[in-house]
Amino acid sequence: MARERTYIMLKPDALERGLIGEILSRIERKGYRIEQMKMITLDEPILREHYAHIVDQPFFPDTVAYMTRGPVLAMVVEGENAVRGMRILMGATKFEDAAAGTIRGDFGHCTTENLIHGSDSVENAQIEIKRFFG
Ligand code: DGI
Repeated sequence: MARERTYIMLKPDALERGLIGEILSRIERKGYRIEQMKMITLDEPILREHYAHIVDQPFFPDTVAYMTRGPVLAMVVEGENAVRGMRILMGATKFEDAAAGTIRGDFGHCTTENLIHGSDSVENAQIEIKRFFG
């Protein structure tokens, strides 16, 4: 077990749908601590950096339109094995594969608009925290 920090971001649909409280409460009830939090609006250059692994995918333009249409809630979440634990709390990328009881499984109805981002490794968590919090 190791205490870790991960980068979590509630995406525009989570804010538009009034799900901030619901999602933050799941994170806190699990025992994780929200260390830093801010509302920001993203632009295409930062998304090209953050989503470098999907820029060539056919769905990327939809991802940019979605992620820039309103603010996101960026945060640093801390806890025991928080990187993997938050990925489990979030659920699978594709909403139809996300298990009931997970955030995407309970609230997701679209793969492009899938409510929440969480770092997929400790190494990426450090890079993403630096990218969004400096
Ligand atoms: O780490 P994840 O967000 O779970 O997934 P990822 O890093 O593979 O992809 C980043 C985002 O790109 C994902 O949250 C939603 C979008 N995406 C990934 N695969 C697909 C997709 N969007 C669509 N429409 N179709 C896909 O197959």
